[in-house]
Amino acid sequence: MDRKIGIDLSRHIYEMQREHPAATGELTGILNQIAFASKIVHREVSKAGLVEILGLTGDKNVQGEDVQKLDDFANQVFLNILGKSGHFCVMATEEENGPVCIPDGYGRGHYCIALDPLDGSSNIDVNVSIGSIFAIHRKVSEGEDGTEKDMLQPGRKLVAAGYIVYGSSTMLVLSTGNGVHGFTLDPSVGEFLRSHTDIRIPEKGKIYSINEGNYPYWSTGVREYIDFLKQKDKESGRPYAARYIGSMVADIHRTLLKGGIFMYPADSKDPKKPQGKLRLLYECAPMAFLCEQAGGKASTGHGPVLDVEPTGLHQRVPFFAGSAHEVDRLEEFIRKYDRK
Ligand code: P6P
Repeated sequence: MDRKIGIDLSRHIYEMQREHPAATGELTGILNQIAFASKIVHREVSKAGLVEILGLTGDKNVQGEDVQKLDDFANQVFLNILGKSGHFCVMATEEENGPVCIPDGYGRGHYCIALDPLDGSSNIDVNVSIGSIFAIHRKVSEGEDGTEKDMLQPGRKLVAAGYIVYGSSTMLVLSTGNGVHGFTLDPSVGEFLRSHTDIRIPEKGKIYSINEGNYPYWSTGVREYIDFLKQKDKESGRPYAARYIGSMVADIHRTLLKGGIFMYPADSKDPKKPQGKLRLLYECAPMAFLCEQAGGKASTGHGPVLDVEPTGLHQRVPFFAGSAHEVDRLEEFIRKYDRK
């Protein structure tokens, strides 16, 4: 009968808790609230072309990037629902300069959350998959209200992380530290039903994913690695296939399922972003957590992303993630060609 009905998010987490009694019921509440918020975003994203919600707000966010109307909508939805859930003591999102306090009159919980409410928003108007990314830590500061200290924890301490990809179907992919599992939204019942149990990244993959337009700005090691992947060598399956969607959630989703390597290196293109474009707290750390939980790796080029001690809410890091064999080889090229 399970196959007929399907296993929803709550049932899945309950099953996880039976195997890991240390997990509190609070995580169930948190993930259900994230799922609820994502259903609201899904509703707007899926009809974006039909209502006046496409395009720009005319504002710029803390990154200096144009804010899309859907960016702003998703940011408000997640902050409103999660801020009033009673589970969090403080929040941070790509769209907000500093930590976001819990509204007066609402309970403070034992967790904090970093969010990219709508990643890949530059693709919204061309109907390419976009996503929401979340990273959940336990509160570590004293007192009832959370602080920036709660947000600035290394990814190695994450309690849970995941993303929602709004694509041909809407999927929630998450880990609570016991493997990676995928849930597909069934709009007919309005529930996320488990569709991918224990996702494992293939040890090797013949796909590389990077914005090659930045080639002139990369380090020698990264250029040598990309050149290597493009050489003809039948035995090792080279040249690899190039796939780049330009939406991190979509590129990581493919990498989790098909293997290979996704990269956003440091580059010399923009002096304001010497460490590349992707943000540590709400893009790289949660995606690194998922990749490691799925048997893959995620590196800054010099070591695990999960071991980076954050110094700022919007700090950027170079990011290389996917099949363990590919990430190891990338690091070898950087050790060989790039002087520290
Ligand atoms: P580029 C989307 O704007 C984003 O933050 C990620 O989702 C994506 O991986 C990256 O930027 C794409 O950046 O410079 O290749 O367009």
